[in-house]
Amino acid sequence: MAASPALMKSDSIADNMPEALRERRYQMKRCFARYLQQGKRLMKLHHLMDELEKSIDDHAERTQLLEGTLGYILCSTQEAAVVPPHVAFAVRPNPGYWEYVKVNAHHLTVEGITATEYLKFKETIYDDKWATDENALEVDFGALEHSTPHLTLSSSIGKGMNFVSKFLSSKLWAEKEAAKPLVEHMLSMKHRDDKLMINETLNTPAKLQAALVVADVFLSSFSTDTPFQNFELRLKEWGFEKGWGDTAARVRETMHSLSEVLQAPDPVNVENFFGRLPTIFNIVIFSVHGYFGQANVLGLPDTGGQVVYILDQVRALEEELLIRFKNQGLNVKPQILVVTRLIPDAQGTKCNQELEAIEGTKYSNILRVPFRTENGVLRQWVSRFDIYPYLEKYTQDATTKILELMEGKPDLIIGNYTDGNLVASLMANKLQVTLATIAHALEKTKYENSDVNWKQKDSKYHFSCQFTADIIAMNSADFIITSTFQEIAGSKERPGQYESHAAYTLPGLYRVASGINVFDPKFNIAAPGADQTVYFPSTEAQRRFTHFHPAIQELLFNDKDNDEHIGFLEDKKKPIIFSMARLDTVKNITGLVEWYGKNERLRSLVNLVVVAGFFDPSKSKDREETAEIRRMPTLIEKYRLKGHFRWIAAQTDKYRNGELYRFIADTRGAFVQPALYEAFGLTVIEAMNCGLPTFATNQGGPAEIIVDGVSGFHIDPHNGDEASNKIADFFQKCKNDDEYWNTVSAASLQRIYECYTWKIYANKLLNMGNMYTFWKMLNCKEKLAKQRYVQMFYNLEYRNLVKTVPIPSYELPKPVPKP
Ligand code: UDP
Ligand code: LCN
Repeated sequence: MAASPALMKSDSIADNMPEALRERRYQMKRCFARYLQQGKRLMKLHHLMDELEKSIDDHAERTQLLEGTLGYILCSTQEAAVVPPHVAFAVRPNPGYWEYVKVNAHHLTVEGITATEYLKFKETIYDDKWATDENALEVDFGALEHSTPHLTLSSSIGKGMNFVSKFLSSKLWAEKEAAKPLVEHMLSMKHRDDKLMINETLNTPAKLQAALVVADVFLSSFSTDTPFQNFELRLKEWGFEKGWGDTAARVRETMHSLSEVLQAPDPVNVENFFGRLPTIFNIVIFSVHGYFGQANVLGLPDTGGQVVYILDQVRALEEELLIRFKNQGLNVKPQILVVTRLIPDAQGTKCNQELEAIEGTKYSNILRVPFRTENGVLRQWVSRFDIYPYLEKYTQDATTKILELMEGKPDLIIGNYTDGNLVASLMANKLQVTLATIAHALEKTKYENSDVNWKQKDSKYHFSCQFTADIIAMNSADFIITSTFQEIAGSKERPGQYESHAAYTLPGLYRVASGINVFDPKFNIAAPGADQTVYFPSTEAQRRFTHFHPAIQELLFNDKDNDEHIGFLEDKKKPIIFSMARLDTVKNITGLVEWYGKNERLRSLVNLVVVAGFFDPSKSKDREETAEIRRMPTLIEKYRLKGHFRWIAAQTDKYRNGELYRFIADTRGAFVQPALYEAFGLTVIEAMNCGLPTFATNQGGPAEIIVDGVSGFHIDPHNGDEASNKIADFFQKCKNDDEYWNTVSAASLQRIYECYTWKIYANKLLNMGNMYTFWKMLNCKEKLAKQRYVQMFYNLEYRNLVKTVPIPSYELPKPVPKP
């Protein structure tokens, strides 16, 4: 990436580009002529660079150009739309910042244009008629954002809570009236019929402040561990209800914290105080598409990390809620319901069971609600891409069931993935409950140009429904939880998943002038962890699940092919490089097999074992999986992998998998995650928790999880030779230095314990729930306006799109035979 010596930070691309083009007029005219050569088209950065290279032969001249302003602009360009005689550039100088310029390729004149103008220009490549239709549908969620403040720095993206605390504390400092909504918020707090925190006696900031002083003096006479019940009545007389703490010491702490918020607010005590408020008791988590279960589901189509994440999330949330209730002095029980689809044809799983208690919890359950159509209950699994026709009815059925089971409304609704987020937003809008959404992976960025080419892929993937549902959910959410910064705003080179929804177009359908703003304080990063009772270091010998060892020994080293494994390892003493994933194209497991096959040096150092999918393509219902299954035997043949490589079918027992990672660590091996793109990558976290040195893709979340060369290694999935050599170098180094493997292993563990645990996650998430419940109330006018806009968009656009998704025909009732 070229540095930007010539571009002043305050200057725009449109200001700088004309002069830069003038300086290189001759070369640039040649280069732009090449850009125009193939007529209308969309060019990506590598296309632009290829043409530049071809138009400037001299290496020194080219380097000089690339080091200047033009180089900076070109290197920051994400794409360019060519419609002769113009080329329009979408330039992204920094994460979240975009600028659009249109250059006349003949005269090299430059015009700064808006996002909408850029989109219209780009549309002419795909649908000229629609692009010039003055009344083409344009969606602009940004137009409704006038009062909510936004972040300004790229580096602050994803730190929404931090920003909200700062904003609230400065507001409380500056405005006398600012404490009023906080008092109102506290007055509204209750659990079922019990009032919490304060009652009407303390209905103004002044009264509350004065009462806090009196209460503090009063409480100072009690020993610190005096239970709340001993002074409850007196506090109630003054206007204080339950929720402040379980002992005199904790009640005083919470009261001090509030006094500081009212008198000398700063972001830290604002965040601390909100963290102590008893706001959330009952949580609904939607993960609609199946299979969602606790056993035998992983490896089934569409069922991967999302299920693991949610089950661990529930356990962590329940544990954290119980700690909080105890500290708040409340004798209440949390309720967490994971709501998913009931699938009558459950394929040997429990997905046909309505209610299932979640293991490792006391009060959390899975609730399954079937998909209904006018023909009755849909019996079979449907792909996540085909799920849209059922969701509206599903929301209604699920809401009725949830209200019945919870005996009231939940305090927080969390959606997962497109379908769960849409359902969650419909329910939250209806019941006016705080809404959080989690994407895990947004499909739009996974497929290049899936927006402009939506028509080509729609019959297969129904992206028109998916992208519409995604934008609805994002704009309905009170807060959005992401696993990494990358998910929101990408990296210097690559836009984030959410960022790619800022401005885009589906030619012929609608143009999104402003979809989501990554500087919105609703974005928060809370990275998941891995279950540390299952994934722990191989060195913790006492904890090891040794009863699995004979089975794992068989799984890895038995020489005969069977239903569970193909291929064998001749030299059983070699370290093993290991990978485990669904057999999706994007996971690139076949890519890893090919890298290994090609790299003689790596093959001589290590064996390769992968756990992925199934062996019989006819048994897979998944479009992509089938192609990958077919590719594997051809690679084994082509690279003569017999004796070096083992392909194991999907494994569903997480305890055994935990031991499998440790078994690989015992061989002084490594984990490799070669995905073309990975949103987060739970297997990376699992492997690192087991102390296994990990090589993971630099495309997406793992690039953030691992500090390259310290707590593991980044590999470029698009450069297999480089990746396989990097792995080989590591093993060569381990051969020469006995301690090197241990050093990397220890650093991976350190990284996990500092940043990636469920305890950290649950604490953050509940704090967000508390904070954004208040934030929503504070910004209620804007929220209402957005809700109305969303509702209209849902009704007029989404509902129509859904009609294009077929409902499986074999679900229709059989014709009645004629008498
Ligand atoms: N997994 C599994 N068996 C398999 C493949 C994967 O148990 O055969 C588990 C894996 O341990 C991890 C999850 O499925 O917990 C995959 O999550 P990840 O985030 O790596 O990828 P996703 O499938 O969500 O895209
Ligand atoms: C989906 C993915 O694709 C993974 O990258 C994540 O780790 C998983 O969900 C859990 O969030």
